[in-house]
Amino acid sequence: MDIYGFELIIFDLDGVIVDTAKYHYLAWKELADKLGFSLTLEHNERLKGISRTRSLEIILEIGGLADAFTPEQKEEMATAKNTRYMEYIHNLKEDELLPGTKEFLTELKSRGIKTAIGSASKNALPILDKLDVIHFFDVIIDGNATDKAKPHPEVFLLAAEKLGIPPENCAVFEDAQAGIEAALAAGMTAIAVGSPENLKGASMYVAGLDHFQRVSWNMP
Ligand code: B16
Ligand code: MG
Repeated sequence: MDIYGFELIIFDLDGVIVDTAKYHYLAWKELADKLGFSLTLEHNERLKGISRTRSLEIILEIGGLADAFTPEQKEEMATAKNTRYMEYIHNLKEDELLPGTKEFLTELKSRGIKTAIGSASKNALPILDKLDVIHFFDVIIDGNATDKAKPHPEVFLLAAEKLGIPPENCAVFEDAQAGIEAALAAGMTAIAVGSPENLKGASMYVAGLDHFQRVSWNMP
């Protein structure tokens, strides 16, 4: 099937339409520095697409501090990280949209194809607002609307359900393994933004959304 044969295209946020991963990294790194260990860019790869709470658990494991804090202390740490992250994204500008995003969304809209955001982030709305792209999406499902984090399919199933579109007519663009697995568990077509070495199980691999300007492709 052609990409334009789907009824709904769902986009992950971080890593697909904007590179906010660098700001997540800076904010988590400051926390790790305070705790006395260093968080590397390689470590950061493990946090992509993962919820804030789970990210903190992974970071504490990396620092050998998995059992060192009470739930209240962890809550405080997650809140402090988010405050720093929000400071970083405060100045986010439209030109930080990843290449091809607006062109691809415009093409989808002109063809009457529905579009959605399916993100783990609880900050998705302010980010989309700063990027001035909210109006492109028929539905936005973020970390505030879901109980179960990716790889659970809830975030993508909710998007399809809200628009009354069967999962098999949906394609998902994702940059994280947890997101690819969530899309597959939802019974949707997973398109990886990244390489087969890092992301397993997708139907197709692209370097970015700029690969979809006026391009069509065949499903296996
Ligand atoms: P927040 P996505 C994810 O966004 C990020 O990739 C991940 O690193 C982050 O921990 C998660 O959102 C939660 O974000 O702290 O803003 O709620 O890729 O699902 O759009
Ligand atoms: Mg992502």
